[in-house]
Amino acid sequence: MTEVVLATTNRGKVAELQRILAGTVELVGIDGAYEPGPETGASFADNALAKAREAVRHTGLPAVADDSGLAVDALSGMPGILSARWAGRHAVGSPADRDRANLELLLDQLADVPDERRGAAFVCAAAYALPDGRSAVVLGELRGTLLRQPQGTGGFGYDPVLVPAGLTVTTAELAPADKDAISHRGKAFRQLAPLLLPALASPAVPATGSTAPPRRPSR
Ligand code: ITT
Repeated sequence: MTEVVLATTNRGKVAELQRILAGTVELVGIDGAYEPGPETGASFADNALAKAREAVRHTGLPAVADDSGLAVDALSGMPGILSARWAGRHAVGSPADRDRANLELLLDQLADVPDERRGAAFVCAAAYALPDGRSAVVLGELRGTLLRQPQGTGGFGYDPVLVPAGLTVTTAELAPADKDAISHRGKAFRQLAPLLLPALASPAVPATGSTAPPRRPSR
């Protein structure tokens, strides 16, 4: 199986992607190979592609990455691409501490929002990039409503407050495989895999104009 770098520092994502892509490629972590730069893109797709390309530059291997977050209707789609840093400098400590600070701030902001306007979606852009410059990015989404209090201990980030449409439990209360089956990340990476696998198996087609000119027959 081809080695593909999984360009993330988020352990929750590593666990999910190991499960979702199991058996298709051999995922290797970035494990200190480089320090990821700041996320400066204007969209989930921009950031996902930038993370995958950065991993290729540093490792020389094919890479996959995602950029994801929670888009809240009552906040016009925020925290969106700022989900991991929503509490800003107030979010210190371990990743779990930062997740909790982000979640508490969001619940405070939504305290007066009535139940019928607590819609939100987890969104994921999944990208691959190859050393020859080829890349692709796709989107996945999981819609639901937001609780007023965290519920459940599984998953990470905002999982304890999102109840997927049609369910009565949060994504933090779902078994890992059940979250994967409906999640934004599951949907995006199940779409990306059939694009990535043939790309890994086939050499790049040279762009028009970059092919060598036909040689004159030698005399
Ligand atoms: P990398 O950039 O290293 O991958 P990150 O945690 O900074 O790690 P993002 O920039 O994509 O990743 O931000 C994702 C944030 O969105 C994450 O920290 C959570 O707060 C939230 N999020 C994304 N997917 C989620 C999920 O499945 N469940 C709960 N929260 C999620």
